[in-house]
Amino acid sequence: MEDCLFCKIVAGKIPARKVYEDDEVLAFHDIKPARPVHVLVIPKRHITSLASTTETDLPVLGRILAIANRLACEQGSPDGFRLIINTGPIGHQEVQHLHAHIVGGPEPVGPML
Ligand code: DGP
Repeated sequence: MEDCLFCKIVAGKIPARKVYEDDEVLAFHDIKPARPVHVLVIPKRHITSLASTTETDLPVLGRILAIANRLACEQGSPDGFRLIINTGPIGHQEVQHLHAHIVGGPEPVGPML
């Protein structure tokens, strides 16, 4: 998608502090971290939101979950974390490319982002 912010990050047109990358998934630090650990995990392929996924997206969704668990530990939140997928206008989704927020750190995180 030409005018999608996260597609531009995938394409290297906008810089990001990447922490993980494979054929299907990219993870990078959130530009406005809410907690000491705040990483976004996205599918490289443009998917607008969780609401637009179908069963064919299950492999990449599973990959996002598995990578999130690994990255939370690696990035400094080994004792637990929140995984948040804001979805649609009711869910305050600002960037229209599916992304999971890994939020954590040394202190317990609050109930909301
Ligand atoms: P959401 O409300 O779930 O759509 O959150 C979008 C997140 O994306 C928000 O926490 C800030 C982050 N973000 C927005 N623009 C950029 C950017 O250009 N680079 C990075 N690394 N993160 C961004």
